[in-house]
Amino acid sequence: MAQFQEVLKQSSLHPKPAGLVLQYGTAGFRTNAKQLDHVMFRMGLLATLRSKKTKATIGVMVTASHNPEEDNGVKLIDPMGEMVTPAWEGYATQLANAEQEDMLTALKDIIEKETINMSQEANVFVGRDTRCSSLSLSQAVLDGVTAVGGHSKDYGLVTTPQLHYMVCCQNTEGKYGEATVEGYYNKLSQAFIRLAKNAPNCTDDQKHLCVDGANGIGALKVREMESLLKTELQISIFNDGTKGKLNYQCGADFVKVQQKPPTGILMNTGERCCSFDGDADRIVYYYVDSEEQFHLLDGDKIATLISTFLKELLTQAGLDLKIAVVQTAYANGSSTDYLENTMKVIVRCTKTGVKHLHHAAQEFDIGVYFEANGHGTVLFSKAAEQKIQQLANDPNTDDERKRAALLLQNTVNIINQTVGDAISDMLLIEAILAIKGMTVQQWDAIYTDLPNRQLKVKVLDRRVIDTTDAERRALSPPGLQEAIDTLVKKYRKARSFVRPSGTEDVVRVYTEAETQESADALAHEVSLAVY
Ligand code: NG1
Ligand code: ZN
Repeated sequence: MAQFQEVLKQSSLHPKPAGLVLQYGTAGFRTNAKQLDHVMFRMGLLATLRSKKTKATIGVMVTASHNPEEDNGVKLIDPMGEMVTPAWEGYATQLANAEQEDMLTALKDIIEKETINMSQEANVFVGRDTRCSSLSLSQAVLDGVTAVGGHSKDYGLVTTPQLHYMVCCQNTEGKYGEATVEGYYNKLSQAFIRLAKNAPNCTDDQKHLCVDGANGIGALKVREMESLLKTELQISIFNDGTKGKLNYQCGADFVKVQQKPPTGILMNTGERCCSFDGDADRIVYYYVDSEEQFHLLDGDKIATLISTFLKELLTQAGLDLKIAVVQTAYANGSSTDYLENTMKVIVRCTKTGVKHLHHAAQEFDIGVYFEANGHGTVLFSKAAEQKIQQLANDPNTDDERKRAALLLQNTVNIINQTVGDAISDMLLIEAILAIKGMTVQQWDAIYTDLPNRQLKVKVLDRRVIDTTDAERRALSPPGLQEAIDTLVKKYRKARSFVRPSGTEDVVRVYTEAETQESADALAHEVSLAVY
C-alpha cells in the first residue's frame, strides 16, 4: 500500500541505531536525547494506530521530567488522559526496538493483532517540555503521525499534566473543559478564586508563595497564569529557566531526595515555598525555621492535608462518600499511621508508578493518591460528582451544607483528575491553607516524619531483584530479604526495602528509622547487601 511506502520512506529519515534496545518503562521511554529520534518517530506511528483503534484522540508528551537536561523521553496518553494500557506499552517496546529493516513488519504485526482499520481517522495531540532536544524530537513524533495518515495538533511547550488535560477535554467533547491552554487557566483559576473567597481574613503575607520552577516548563506556565490569580495569590517565581539549567540543583526531585532547599531561591525564615519538577507534574512544599532547620512537606503531607480537608467537608455536607488515600512503599511510616489511626481513612499501598496509584484510587468515591515525591491528584467517581452537584444546586440545602457542597464542587474543578499536576495541586493546597487559616508550620505539625533516606545503587543487572507486597519485600535474589530483615532489626522504628528503578538503570534503597543517623547507617548497610 502507498501508505506503507510513505512510512518506510519517512522512517529512513529517522533511522534506528543498530542494536539499541530500550524499554517502555514506568514513565515511557527515557534515555539520553541523542538516542531517541527513531523512538519519537515510531511513537508518532503508534499513537496514530492507538487513535484509530480507540477512535479517540491520543496524546504524546516529549519530556524526561526530573531527569537531566541531556536526557529526554516520550510517553503516550490514552483517551481519558490516563497512561496507555500495558498491552500497548509492550507494542511500544517492540516497535521501538525493531531494527530498521524490520520496522514495517513490527508495525503491521500490531495492526493485525489489534485488527486496526487503517481507513479510520486518527488524531494525536503532541506537547513538549523546555529541553533543547524537545523541539526536534517532537517534530519526529509529528512526522510519524503524518507518515501513517493521522492528524496532529502540536501544543508546543506545555506541562505534562496540561497535555493530559487537553486529551481528556477533547475526548469528552468539552465536558471536562476546553482543550486549550487558556481553557485550562480559566477553569483552574476560577475554581481557585471561588475557593479563596471563603477565606476573607487571609493577610497579604499569607497570600504570598515562592515557587521554584526547576528551570523548566512549570515556571513558564505559572507566569502565564499569574495575572488570573493575583488578587488571591502572589507568586514569586525562582529558577524560571532564564539563567539556570533544567533540574540542576533545583526542582521537586532534588529537594525531596536531598532534603534541602534548591539553589537559586531566596527564602526568608518561615516562608512558604514549593518546587515543581521539570515537567510540572510533581510538587513539594518546604520552609526553613528560625534555627535554619529545613522542613519538607512532601506528597504524604500533601495527601494528608487534602484528605483532611475533603473529609471535613463531607461531614459538613452530610454526604456519605467513601474516601481513601493511596500511597506507595515510599510513604513515610508516620503518614500512614496518622491517616489510618488518627484520621481513620482507608489507606491502600500500591507499586510505584502513577498508573498503579491511579487505578487503586478509582475504586473509591473519592481517591486521593500521592507518591511521596509529590506526584498525585484526587479522583472523584461520577456518582460522587453528581451527589456533590445535586447538593450544591438543591434550594432546600441549609447554609452550612451548601457552603460545604460548593467548596467540594470547586475542589472538583480545581483538581486535574487526569494525572498529578503541580499547578493544580499548588492551587488546591493554597486554597485549603487559606480557608483553614493554616500556616505552613501548622500543616507541617500534623505529624512528624520518621527520618528517612533514599539512595541509588548501580548494579550489573537490576532486574535480578524481584519484589512482592507492593514492592515492600524482595523475592529474589535469594537471601536479600533475609539480609535486609536482619539489618532492620538493629534499629528502632526501622523499615527498609529495595526495588529496581523503572526509569533509571539503578536499584533504589529506602530506609526509615527513629533517627537520621540510624536511617543513614541502615541505608548504607542495605546498599552493601544489594551488591
Ligand atoms: P522509579 O525510577 O521507578 O523509582 C520514579 C519515581 C516514581 C515515579 C517515576 C516516574 C521515586 C522513588 N520513584 O520511578 O515515583 O514518579 O519515577 O516519573 O520517586
Ligand atoms: Zn515529572
